[in-house]
Formats: sequence, structure tokens, C-alpha cells
Amino acid sequence: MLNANSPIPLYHQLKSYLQDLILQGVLKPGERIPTEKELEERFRISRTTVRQAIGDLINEGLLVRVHGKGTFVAQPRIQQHLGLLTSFTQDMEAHRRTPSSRVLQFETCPATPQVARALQLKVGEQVILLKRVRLADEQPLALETAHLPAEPFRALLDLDMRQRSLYATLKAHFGVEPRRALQQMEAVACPAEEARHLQVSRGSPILHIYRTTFDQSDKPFEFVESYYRSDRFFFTMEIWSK
Ligand code: 16G
Repeated sequence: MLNANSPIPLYHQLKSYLQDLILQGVLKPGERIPTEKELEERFRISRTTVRQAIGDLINEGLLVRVHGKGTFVAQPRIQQHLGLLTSFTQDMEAHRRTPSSRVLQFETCPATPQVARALQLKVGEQVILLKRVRLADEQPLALETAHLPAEPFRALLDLDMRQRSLYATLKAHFGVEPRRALQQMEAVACPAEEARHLQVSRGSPILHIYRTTFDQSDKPFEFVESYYRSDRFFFTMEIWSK
């Protein structure tokens, strides 16, 4: 199957072969791929060649290595369009995943300078803090800490936010809908507490996002700090020339 006389390096041929098996669904998400030794013997190639091909596929996010267990086909990542203002629930439903949340904190607290600036409040004014681990099919994908002005949203605190969409609830109970958002995104090394909630290794790359969302009257109604698993999401956007 691999051709030693081809100008295409052997590691690249093996990589393309494995890539095709994954993209065609022959190797399924979560399935263990053959060991380095098995690939070496099957294709009569060196261990270095096998390692190079597998290493590339790990770096590209198609495979994941689990220490002591082997190398597995990665779960397909969720595509998020950066030009569309959607909720976590809508994103998951679009990918036929079942969303849920683990509520870590849901209470009022005084606005910090950062929160006050984003929500156009005074420092120390009461805000609702809602900290949730966001899951899809029971798997943690993101950690979100939302702040909303306590007035007019105080009645939110009586609701169980484990199975609810915040945006759908704001619309149903308060007539508030997101119209635009300012979003900032950076890659960081995952801090310890966030790593524990998201079941990733501490220090692994993660997306740190800030979003301020504005309603129909262009009033900011939420300021959210999120950590999104970079092994579970990728982002697309449409860009235009000047
Ligand atoms: C998204 C938003 C977050 C919003 C949440 C509402 C990002 C980075 N964040 O996750 O700001 O609070 O959706 O989701 O996209 P929900 O309506 O499902 O609760």
C-alpha cells in the first residue's frame, strides 16, 4: 500500500493513508489505532517513519495519545462561526449534541471594575454571577462565568439553570435578545482549576474568551469569561477585502 519508490516520503504516505481511514469513517472517533509496532510490521517501515506520521496527525488534532493506553481517533471538533451570534445550546443542537450544564456558582455579588465597565454599571453594583461547566453528551467542553446586572434579572436566581439556555430564558422571561457581541479571544495554558473542570491536562492549550453581549436597545446585558477546549472546537469566519 505504501510505495518506497515514490517521491512522496513514506511517513507522508502513511499519514495520508491513516487520514483517509479517519475521514472515511473506517476508523471511528474513540477507536484505538494499531500500535507503532503493528504499523511498522504491516508496512515494513521504520519506527521513526511511523512516529513521524502519527506525531503529525496528533498535532493536527485527528489523533490523541492517551498515556499507557495507546493512540485513538479524536472526537470531531465543533465548528463555530465567529460571524454568528449564537448560544452554546444552539451550537450543540446544530451539531446534534445534547447540551447540559453543571452549575458551579449562581448568586449575586458586587461588580468588579472589569465587570462594571463592560456592563456600564458602577463598581460595587449588584450583578448575578453564573458559573457553569457546559457539557455536550455529558462531556465537558467549556467553562463559562457570566455576569448580568442584578436588575432587572434577579428572578433568574429562582430558576434551575442545569438544563436551560440562558439566552432562551432571557428571551422568554424578560424579552431580552442578543443582537451583537464584542468578543476577544486568546490562546492560554489552561490553569489548574479550569483544567480540573474541563478534564484536560493543566497547562494544555485552551481558548480564553471574553464576550460582552448587547440587547435590542444596544444595552450590554452579559459579560462572560469563558474557557473553550481547543481540542473540541474550531472557529471559522468570513473575511472581506477593504
Ligand atoms: C455562548 C456564549 C456565552 C453565552 C452562552 C449562552 C461564547 C464564547 N459564549 O456560550 O456568552 O452566555 O452562549 O448559552 O460563545 P446558553 O443560552 O446555552 O446558556
